[in-house]
Amino acid sequence: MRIALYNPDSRAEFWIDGLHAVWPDAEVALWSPGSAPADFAIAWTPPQAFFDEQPGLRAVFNLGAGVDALMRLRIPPQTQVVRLEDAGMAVQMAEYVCHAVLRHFRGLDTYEADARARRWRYHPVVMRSDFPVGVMGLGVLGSRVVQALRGFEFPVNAWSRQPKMVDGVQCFAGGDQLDAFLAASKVLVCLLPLTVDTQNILNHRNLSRLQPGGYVINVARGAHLVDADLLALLDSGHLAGAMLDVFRTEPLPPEHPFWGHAQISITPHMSARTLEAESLAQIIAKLQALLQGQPVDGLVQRERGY
Ligand code: NDP
Ligand code: OXD
Repeated sequence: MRIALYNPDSRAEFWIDGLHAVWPDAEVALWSPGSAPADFAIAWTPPQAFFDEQPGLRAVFNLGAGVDALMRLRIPPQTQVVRLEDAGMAVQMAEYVCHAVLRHFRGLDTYEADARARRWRYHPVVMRSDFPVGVMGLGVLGSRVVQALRGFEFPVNAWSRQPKMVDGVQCFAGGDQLDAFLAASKVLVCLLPLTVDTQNILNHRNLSRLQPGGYVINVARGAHLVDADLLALLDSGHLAGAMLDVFRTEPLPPEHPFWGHAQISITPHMSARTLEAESLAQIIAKLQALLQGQPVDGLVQRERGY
């Protein structure tokens, strides 16, 4: 069995040693143009040549939860695409989103500014009932985030493609219920996969439907958000702020208007980092299942794009 690796950000020897510990006879090697074709691949954002040169690839394991970068490529028709599910990312995402929601809800940025000015004063208390949080995407990460927000007793709405029922959460589904979901929410958390149906979904039309004083948390992909529409709605006062972890161009270019904007907090795509040990263990388990002809979790449905 040959396994090709394409993961420029990670330590190759960690993956090679980890895979050899389970399959000592496997040939595991970093892919570069002209490498011998492999049976399986573990990759994050490979170039098109990676697939063009490996037409017999049986499966590719995406080193992340979102497969949008892979879905933009021509992948051989028989190649199964398998993504990471949770692998330590869900709790990180819950931490990040709860932090963003709580920071805004409790006015902590204002209190920090007061502290810098050595000013001791109180700001009005906001009621939880006036602070409904809407989570777009009720998958592996969205479900964990919803559960964590419920722990803080926020009213929580969720929106998915297929109808769902979650205790204590008002669930909406499909395009028909998008407006009702938005109208019921003040804070909007985007945890959708990036697909043809979801790109630009955080646009002027949809963000205008949030309750006045809305707040946007985008932790999914930069191309969900129409940057100019967010800026316009912040200027108009309809939105109070945003916390953004993902951007159309990453790294965010130095001249981008989001940098330094008083109402926008920025982090460098770190809300849920890929953890090597968890990811290796999950990929080994999934490859074992594949080799034994058993069902594999996290198989991407290529026709729907996630
Ligand atoms: P899942 O595939 O488990 O969940 C996706 C959810 O989105 C599902 O609930 C799905 O609905 C819903 N959805 C998909 N398309 C639509 C649509 N057209 N309309 C309404 N709902 C839709 O993904 P994960 O939770 O694992 O990950 C979500 C995304 O988070 C990833 O794709 C990635 O882009 C991003 N991410 C970001 C990270 C970061 O560090 N910033 C780290 C990891 C992931 P249904 O349940 O009905 O299928
Ligand atoms: C992912 C990511 O999709 O890190 O896993 O963005």
